[in-house]
Amino acid sequence: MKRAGLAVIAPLIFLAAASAQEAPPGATRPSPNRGGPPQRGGPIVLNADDVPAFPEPPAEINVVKDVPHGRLEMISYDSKSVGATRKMQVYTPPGYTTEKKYPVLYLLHGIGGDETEWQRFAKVDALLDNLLADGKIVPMIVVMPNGRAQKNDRPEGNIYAAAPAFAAFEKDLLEDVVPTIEARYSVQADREHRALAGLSMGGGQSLNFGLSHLDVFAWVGGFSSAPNTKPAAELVPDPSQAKEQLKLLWLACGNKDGLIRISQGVHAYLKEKDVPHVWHVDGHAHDPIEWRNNLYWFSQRVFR
Ligand code: FER
Repeated sequence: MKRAGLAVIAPLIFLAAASAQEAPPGATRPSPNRGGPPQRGGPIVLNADDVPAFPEPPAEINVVKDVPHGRLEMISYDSKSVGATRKMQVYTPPGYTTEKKYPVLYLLHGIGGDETEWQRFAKVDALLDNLLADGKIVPMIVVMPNGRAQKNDRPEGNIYAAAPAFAAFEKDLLEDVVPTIEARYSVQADREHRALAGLSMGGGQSLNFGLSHLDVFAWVGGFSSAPNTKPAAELVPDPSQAKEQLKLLWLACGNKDGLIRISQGVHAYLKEKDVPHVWHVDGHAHDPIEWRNNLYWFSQRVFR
């Protein structure tokens, strides 16, 4: 199959797989401990508090409207940790000027995605332009890097085989992505002005990296987080420190997502340890509407 074709269908293969709880058709089975879509232990079991924290947003939230538009650019950077020139997509808000300094949201994609996935799934630029025009968000820069930290970072072949590269992205994010953004853009370079959030594999990365670097990120969100998410007690070994340092911890998952047990586990631990967090369980599955909606609500809560 040609490269472009696979890049387009790989996320779809996975999406169907995660919600149907079946192995992705045509994908090579991943190694046993990564067991493909992993929730084979039984059906989705919902608890009493697995309910929406927010209403369903209107359908037109990311339609391009007659409002001031920000700018999307694809930039390249030299990743020392990967040893390659890599790409990331950067949204700057309308009226962006070096006379001001902006907070930065780092948005991480899923296992079948790359630096273009968030924009394709959520029309991030239109969504944020509209929220800003309505006065619902703080002007912010949004960075969409490639979370597959390996030389060939295209979502090709068995997309599950790249799971280790998603773990390796921690170093690229902290040592190359963030410093590149802070050198090239006019940003508020401190923890209270850095947010880290992602979908699925990127949700797991955000929880893993964000919660272990509270000195770097004060706002952390996992949407439909995947099995790369560390066990909750490892994510938050010191609940009182997390409580003190986090400005926002956000966990969300659709109640039709075969991966919901991952998020439920983290939520149960945080609840037991009294760590304040948003717990948003809506009626979606492992799909782009879930991620678009979470970006809509999450972006309204960050940096304020
Ligand atoms: C897995 C099932 C799903 C897994 C990752 C995913 C690493 C990721 C899904 C996504 O990013 O959409 O077993 O193992």
